[in-house]
This record gives sequence, structure tokens and C-alpha cells, in this order.
Amino acid sequence: SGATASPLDVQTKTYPELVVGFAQIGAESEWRTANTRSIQDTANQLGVELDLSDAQQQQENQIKAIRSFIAQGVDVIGVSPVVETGWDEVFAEVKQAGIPLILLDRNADVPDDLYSVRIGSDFVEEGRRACGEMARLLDGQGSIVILEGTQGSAPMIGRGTGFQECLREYPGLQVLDSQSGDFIRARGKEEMAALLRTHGRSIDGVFAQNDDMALGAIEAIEEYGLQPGIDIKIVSIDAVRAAFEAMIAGKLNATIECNPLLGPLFFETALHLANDTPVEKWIKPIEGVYRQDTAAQELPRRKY
Ligand code: GZL
Repeated sequence: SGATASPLDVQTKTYPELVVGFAQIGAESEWRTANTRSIQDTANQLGVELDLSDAQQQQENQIKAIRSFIAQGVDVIGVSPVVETGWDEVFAEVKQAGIPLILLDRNADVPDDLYSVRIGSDFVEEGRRACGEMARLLDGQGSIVILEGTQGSAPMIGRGTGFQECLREYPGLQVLDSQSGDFIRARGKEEMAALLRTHGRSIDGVFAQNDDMALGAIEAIEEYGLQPGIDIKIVSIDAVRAAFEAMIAGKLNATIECNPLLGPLFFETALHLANDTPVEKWIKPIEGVYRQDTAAQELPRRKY
């Protein structure tokens, strides 16, 4: 269930009385920087006071930030949990302080009563879609390597689950190996180079759990002397601008959209919660699948 992402109508009204704390993960990928920009731009449009912290992908920094928001007495707290576990204590402190808590983007593995609402993608569905694209590209036959995102994060777990679930429908497809690239481009390149040293030309496809690692893998495949998108098919997730450029260059075959432009939905929900208006427990953005054949016409329309 869940509403679709509806861009907040540009409000003539502003909300200078609303104070929001957001514990952001970091700036590890194009997706994340687009997500931060969307949150900041919307706060500026609405005149909301926003305190957004960058945790450099460290959970303890996010926990510290949340505790400082409680001490500040903000009206609403938002967080994109870098990993799924380890949040029960600090979320209970937020609840104790009577402050609404919005999980934006990633999910946390906590009891439902420890947060107000989650606004974010269905990562399992994204994994299923990635597998469907890979099966189409390899015609149901071939050996795949996986570049995984941050270990223990909701997108890494969900995308892996969805991909494996769908693989069961394709006995001709097998996963040779997987490595973690932490959603970071340079790490994706390093890990892909290592996978090529180990498996070489027996790799028919790469499933990268985000576009940044796919772009790194493309560089590694080229340096290895093969043609990305041709000798080795590549499917990734996010649909950032650079992925469309790689598809236009024929180096990436498909990208599954994961919408980072959650700022409007976040503040719409924060305003509802600050006014005790009930909201759905999980609000999902609208997301599509993009392939080489439509990349050129889509690129001018992309917003991140
Ligand atoms: C997914 C988001 C992931 C992106 C990565 O919603 O949490 O984190 O897929 C980003 O690009 O680093």
C-alpha cells in the first residue's frame, strides 16, 4: 500500500515556525546528493528551519545527530538509517520526547511504534525488476556477478532478496560471485577489477545495486579490455543522470529507477505530523525502468 510521490504544490504559505532535524547518511553517491538537495531545496521553498547533518556513512554519527535534535527540541526528526539494525534505543528516546520520526529512503528493523512513517522505495521490487532486465538481456542463460551496496542496509538486503527471488524463475542464470562496493563508484571499480581477475570472460552480466558502482564497473571492464554493455551486460539501480549517459554510450544496458526527490513528500508529511494529521505508515515513490532504447529521449526530462 502507500500513496505515490506527489510533488508538494508550491506553497504560497511558508512555515517559519516549523523546525526539522534530518540525520542524513552522507554524500556517498549521486543518488544521495540529489536526495539531500531535494530536502534542502524544499525546506528553503517552505521557509522551514532545517538542521541537516552528514554522518559520513557512520551510524554512530546519525545517532549523535538524532540526540542533538532531541536536545534542540525540534518539531520533527527525519533519518535515512544507514543500516537496518541498532536503532531501538535512540528511536525510543525520540518517542519518549514526543517528537514525530520520519524514516526517509532507507528502512530500519524496529517495531512499528518506534517511528511515525517511512517514505521510501520498495527495494525488493527494485531487485526483482533488475533480475527481470538481466534475464531479458542474457536470454535467461548466463553467469552473473553482483556488486552489493552497504552491508546491512535496507537497499542492499532488499535488492538482493528481490534479485534472488526472481532468479528462481530462471534456472539458466547463476550468480558466480558477489562483492560489496558500499554504493561507492571507486569501490565498484575496485571490486569489479577483482572479479574480472578471478572470473574473467566467464562473467556474462553484472548486477550493480546502484548506478555509481555500475559506472565504476564500466571503467574496470574497459581497462580489462572488454566492452561493457556488449561483452558483459550491466543492470543497475537509481536512474541518475550519469546512468542515462552511460546507456546512450551503449555501456550500461538498463537502470531501475529509485526516486531520491523525496523532499516535497518529506515536508508534506512533517507538516501533517506536526499538526497531528494521520498519515500512511509506508509512502512509496513512483518508479520506472529505463533501457538504452529510450535513454536519449528520457535524458532531457530527468531531474537528478
Ligand atoms: C536507495 C538509497 C541508496 C541508493 C544509493 O534508496 O538508500 O543509497 O541506491 C545510495 O545510490 O547511496
